[in-house]
Amino acid sequence: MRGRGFLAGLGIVAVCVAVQAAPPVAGNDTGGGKTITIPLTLPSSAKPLELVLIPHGSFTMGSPTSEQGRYPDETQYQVTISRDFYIGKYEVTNAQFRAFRPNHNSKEYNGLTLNEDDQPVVYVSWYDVKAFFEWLNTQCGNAYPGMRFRLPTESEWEYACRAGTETRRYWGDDLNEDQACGYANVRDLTGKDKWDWTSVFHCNDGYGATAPVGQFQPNAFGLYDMIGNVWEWCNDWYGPYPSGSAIDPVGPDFGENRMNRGGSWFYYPGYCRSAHRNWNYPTLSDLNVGFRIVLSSWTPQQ
Ligand SMILES: [Ca+2]
Ligand SMILES: [Ca+2]
Repeated sequence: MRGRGFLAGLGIVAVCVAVQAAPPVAGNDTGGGKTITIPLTLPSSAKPLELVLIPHGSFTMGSPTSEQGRYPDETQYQVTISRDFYIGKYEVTNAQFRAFRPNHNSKEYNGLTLNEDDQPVVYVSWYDVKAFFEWLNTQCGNAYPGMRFRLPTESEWEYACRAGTETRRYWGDDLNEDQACGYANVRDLTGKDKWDWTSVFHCNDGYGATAPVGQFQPNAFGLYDMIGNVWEWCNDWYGPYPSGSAIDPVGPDFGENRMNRGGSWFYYPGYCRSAHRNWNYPTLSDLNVGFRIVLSSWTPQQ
């Protein structure tokens, strides 16, 4: 039964079914690639909630003025991510979100379901996501002393997406926009054939709407679907980047819109770039916006 563990027969609901060793203290030099699985109770066939350890480091955030398709708000600056953190290997799936809200429905698009267990959850506002994290910290936080589950900051998201690359996408510049289909579920010829979409990637990824997570090649950190499939909510309010450099930037103190990153199966190729910035009212609940989990030793102000 979804959402109930082995203690259910005793009348106790256990969402996290096992205690496991705490991850290493963030900020030490553990290197990347270590994965942990959050012991969430899920349907047996559903993908587990796995996180990948991302090592701290520095990178250039934003895009060079020469980048094809860039927007002016992608001003480059130097960012240091000072502490290691864990981030979801995949976008959060419908099954994982339904451990929190059993009746959540990600609906459909033109007759194609968006609601299968391993498809990324959509129709979740930033506030829905915040409520999910409050629940997850209550249910599973004790297994990870000193750490909290939360959304990535925008800088953590781009650092994780780039995985050391400086190109438009983590698979390269892809200037002709015909290479994406091995790496991401994007707006592609599948949608052009079905619905006469214009402005598509010139390749066929096989999915007209969301794909089950993890169907394409990962980036160098072992993260899947950072670009494409669904946009991913970040914690930050939208605003201009600072100039110069910053350590663990968290975005403006106030704002109207929260960040979305990575483009989606529905949006134009130019939006599927590591540096592209999109934003929405935090109340937006939409067919192509989902999210990814971070587990970290610090929490930005919300
Ligand atoms: Ca597609
Ligand atoms: Ca994505």
